[in-house]
Amino acid sequence: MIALFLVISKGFCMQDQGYGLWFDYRPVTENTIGYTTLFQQVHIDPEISNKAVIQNEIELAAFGMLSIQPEMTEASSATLTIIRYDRLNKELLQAFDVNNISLKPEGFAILPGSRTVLITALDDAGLLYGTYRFLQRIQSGAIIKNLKEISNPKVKVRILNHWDNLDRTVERGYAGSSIWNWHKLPEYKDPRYTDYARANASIGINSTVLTNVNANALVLTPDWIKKVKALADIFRPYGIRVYLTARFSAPMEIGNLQTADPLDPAVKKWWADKCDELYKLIPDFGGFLVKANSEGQPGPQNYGRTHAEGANMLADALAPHGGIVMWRAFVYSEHDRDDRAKQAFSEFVPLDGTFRKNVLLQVKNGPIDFQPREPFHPMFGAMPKTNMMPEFQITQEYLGFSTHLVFLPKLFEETLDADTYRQGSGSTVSKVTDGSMFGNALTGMAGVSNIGSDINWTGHPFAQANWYGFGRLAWDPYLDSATIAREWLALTYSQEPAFLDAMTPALLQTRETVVKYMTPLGLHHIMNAGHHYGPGPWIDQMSRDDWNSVYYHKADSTGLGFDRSSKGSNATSQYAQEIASLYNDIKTCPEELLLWFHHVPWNYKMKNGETLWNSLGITYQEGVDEVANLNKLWQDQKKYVPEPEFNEVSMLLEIQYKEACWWRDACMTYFQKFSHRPFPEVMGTPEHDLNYYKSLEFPYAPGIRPKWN
Ligand code: GCV
Repeated sequence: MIALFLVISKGFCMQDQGYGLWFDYRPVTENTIGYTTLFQQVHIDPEISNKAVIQNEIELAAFGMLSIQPEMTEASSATLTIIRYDRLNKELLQAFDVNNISLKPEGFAILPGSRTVLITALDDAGLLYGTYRFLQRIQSGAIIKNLKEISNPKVKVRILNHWDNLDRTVERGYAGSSIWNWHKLPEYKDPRYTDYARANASIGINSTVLTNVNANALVLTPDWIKKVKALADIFRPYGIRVYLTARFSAPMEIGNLQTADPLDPAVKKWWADKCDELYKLIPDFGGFLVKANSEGQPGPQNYGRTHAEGANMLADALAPHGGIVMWRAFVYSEHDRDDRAKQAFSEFVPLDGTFRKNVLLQVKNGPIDFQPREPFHPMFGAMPKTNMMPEFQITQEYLGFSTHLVFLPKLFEETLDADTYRQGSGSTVSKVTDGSMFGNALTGMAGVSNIGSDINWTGHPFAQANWYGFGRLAWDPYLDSATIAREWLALTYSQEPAFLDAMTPALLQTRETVVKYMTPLGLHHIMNAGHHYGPGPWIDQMSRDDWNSVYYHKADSTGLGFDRSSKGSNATSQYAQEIASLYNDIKTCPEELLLWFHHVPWNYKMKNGETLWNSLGITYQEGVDEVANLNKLWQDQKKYVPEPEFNEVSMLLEIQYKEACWWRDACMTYFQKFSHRPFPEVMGTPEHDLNYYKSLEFPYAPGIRPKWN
């Protein structure tokens, strides 16, 4: 009977199915100096608000990693001391070298002594971050004397954006339903909320927007605010502030006003009163995220007002409470005939200097919409008098949902490292992000969450790495993706060098692989319509031009690609001169962005000596081959990974391979209609004809947009 129970419980072990994320505290081998010694006596500052949280984490970790129960002591000279900087006593000051450390809010110092460690910080949040970092270093096998680390966050608002609807569907969510069980809140507090907060705090995320940018005003009504408060109370000890999306027309929908005009005194008062109400219940409420006048959402332009007038009205209502507005720059209009890639820049750049100090303009990493590859958004660096934050998409709307293994920090890094040249060479997007380029005090980085109710949180076990990597880059946008990949692999699966040496480069390649088999050489937005699942380069019947694939690839008998050079839409002119001239000239434009910026003849000679047409097929094939190779490599990692997760990833890689072939075949078959050339030999002949690929329908593909208000 007992044996049977063990078998069954093993079968359902949530840890082995990825619930524990990167901090499930697997057993570690006692190293030479002795972790056990370190955990013998632990002193946690009794004056801090999050003592219980830190103690719980230490106890969980000590038990999980070393099977010991640490003794908690009042004496500050313990083997592990976690104490606020202003409360360091003489003995600690003498025992540890704290003089030359420079700490900032939320930052921490981990200082090893001989067989002891001190973790200190200016504030309670910093102590928690320092504790997590210390435990992570031990989990990945660090030697105690090498534990020294002083780290300050470079970005202030490190925030997840949940596109979660109040009915628990998740727009572009591929990991089950929303983890917010609104129906049972505020009374029922799912333990998952605490684990969610722990996970975020463990990587330095300090903010979360609970609701979809396609917003529902209902969340701002009194009963719903109580539900939000329940979550905020759970997250507070973990240093996480809660934000909501604000539907611009809320004063009309739930406030009985006749208008939502931001300059109308009654509207201003309504929002000011709403903020008073929110802060009464949630004193550390973060503020609002707003999608306005975009894809059918209401906004200030409905009343002839500018985006700045709309944002500032909300900013003024929040300012007395210390709240902020994140105003999204993702706008493009069905009435504007100009290239969609240009519209946000044209709309917002003239407004530079007119936004309040507590407004952050939230700009997607590229000018279209989270494609597998885009050039960086030209707005970065172009608004010196405005706070600006990048928005990345962690959920894989355009990168294979939660089926494909894609390590996104590589993509995030590409944008962050991009040089805007706005203040001369070296003016990277990271410098806009951390505020160092223009001296902004308010900085942020947003990631559209990939979290859902699936046991492993993110659908694909490796999609956890994208949540992890986003958090690490939001803390430090200068971190390199290789470091992040290795860290995550070591924390999540194994610190064995053979595993890490094999899997780190493999992870780093995955983003390029997906670009190759979906949108090579600068192609973009050629996925199927609506749900965005699978290839759909033939899409041409959507109600708006700029929702059609043909708008983006412009295939014709002469060639392929969108001419955004000065001879075309002139989108290149929105970049600084150095970048504009690079992209503008077909000869200097990087091949990875060629079809983004140029309409290229089918017989154009590429750098590899092949024609464009042949290169296209060769690149698609490379993508397919790289998935096959990844699967082969994965099969060698069995001994490092819990069996259920190993099997799950193996099965998902099979699907990824199948879908990579589908992308190659559907796209090449379609483009052949225009090129009239034979398929390059290396890719073989697609299994089906174009009508077959066009006939495929997926009415139940996940993550589809629900009906908006
Ligand atoms: C939340 C794309 C997505 C939409 C999303 C929108 C946005 O268009 O397909 O689902 O809406 O971006 O970022 O607002």
